[in-house]
Amino acid sequence: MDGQRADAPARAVIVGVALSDVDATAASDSLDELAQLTTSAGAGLVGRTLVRRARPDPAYFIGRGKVDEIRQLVAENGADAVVFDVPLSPGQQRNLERALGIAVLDRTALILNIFAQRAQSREGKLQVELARLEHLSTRLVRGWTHLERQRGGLGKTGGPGEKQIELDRRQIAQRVKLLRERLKTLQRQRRTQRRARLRCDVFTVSLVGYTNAGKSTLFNALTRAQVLAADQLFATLDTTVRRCYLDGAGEVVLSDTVGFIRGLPHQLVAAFKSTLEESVQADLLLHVVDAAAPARQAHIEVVQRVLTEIGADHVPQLLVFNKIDRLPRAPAVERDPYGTIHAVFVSAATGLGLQELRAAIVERLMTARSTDAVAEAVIRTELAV
Ligand SMILES: Nc1nc2c(ncn2[C@@H]2O[C@H](COP(=O)(O)OP(=O)(O)OP(=O)(O)O)[C@@H](O)[C@H]2O)c(=O)[nH]1
Ligand SMILES: [Mg+2]
Repeated sequence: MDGQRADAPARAVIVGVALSDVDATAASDSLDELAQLTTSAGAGLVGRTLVRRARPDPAYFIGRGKVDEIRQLVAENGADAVVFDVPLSPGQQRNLERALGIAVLDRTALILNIFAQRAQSREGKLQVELARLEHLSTRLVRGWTHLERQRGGLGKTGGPGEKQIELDRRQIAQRVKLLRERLKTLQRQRRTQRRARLRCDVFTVSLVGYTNAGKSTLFNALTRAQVLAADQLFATLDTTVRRCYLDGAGEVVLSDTVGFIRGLPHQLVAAFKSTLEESVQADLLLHVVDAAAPARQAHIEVVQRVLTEIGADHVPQLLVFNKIDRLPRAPAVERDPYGTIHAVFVSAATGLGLQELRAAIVERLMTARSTDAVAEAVIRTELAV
């Protein structure tokens, strides 16, 4: 089975849905982002529409009338796929595919598709394949069997029968087991490397943030590395680790990693746990934010949620507002009531504010070391008593 196939649509129509309990601007922002995701997947964007609805329709998510409008949009623009910005149930996806006569994807499927195209390292490829198979298996279990049985009853041919689905499901389960075992081996190797670093007592800093915030650009600026930085979503999938020298603190280890996004498939988060472990184990997270993005507050919240999901919400954070070259003006740093720097304003592209960022990292490192020293002293005193 080829879990890595990345059959990206060539010409796509995108559809957003503004439900009455969701703010219409949020739905429109999200659709803009879906447009970026679509082009990042290598597809051309040939049409877009934002549908308003009180609540999802069980069969099509949107109304029949809208389905007809979209079919027209598809025909006019010669589209070969429709991408929905909302999570479709397997049944809704199948119904829409039948009604529209072309491939229908949702945000989750599109993100999985991009990840499959981008995965480079062995670990990255295994993780993406695992996520795709787990996504597929939920579709086979919940929706397909029922639908296929119905279709068989109607006497139509084509499509897998119940036996085939059972077989596919068993094959998927076997492959998932194998992938998990392979990933576990790689995870052990990664842990050994990390333990070696910890033994050297090196302070580790991990870059996290929304996709396209400028993490890789900042990583390159701080370490003079050559990680790919590009104006596309999910340019980075693999974690890169580099040492970098900071005046007044010596060497620290910096890692750049995959970005987050709203609606990140939970299968992906689970599959990328080992890659993301670098962040969970870090001494400090640099939470990079695109300060010029209108939705930056929403981005921060999404990142916090994913950090909680991967168990990294306990790691101290420093907010790094990036791309300030695009803002009319910005402060250099922001301090909390205790005087600790909690946000730094930089431009990874021009180098503005990087000196302040380095100083803020050193400040955090010193605090961490003195806290460690105090803790150690307390333990010693307790032992002596
Ligand atoms: N104007 C401006 N653009 C920047 C700055 N930093 C990064 N960029 C641009 O923002 C885009 C994304 O940068 P990346 O460094 O690839 O972002 P990332 O956070 O690593 O993104 P993913 O790996 O896709 O999650 C690129 O086009 C960069 O050139 C900045 O300080 N100012
Ligand atoms: Mg990157």
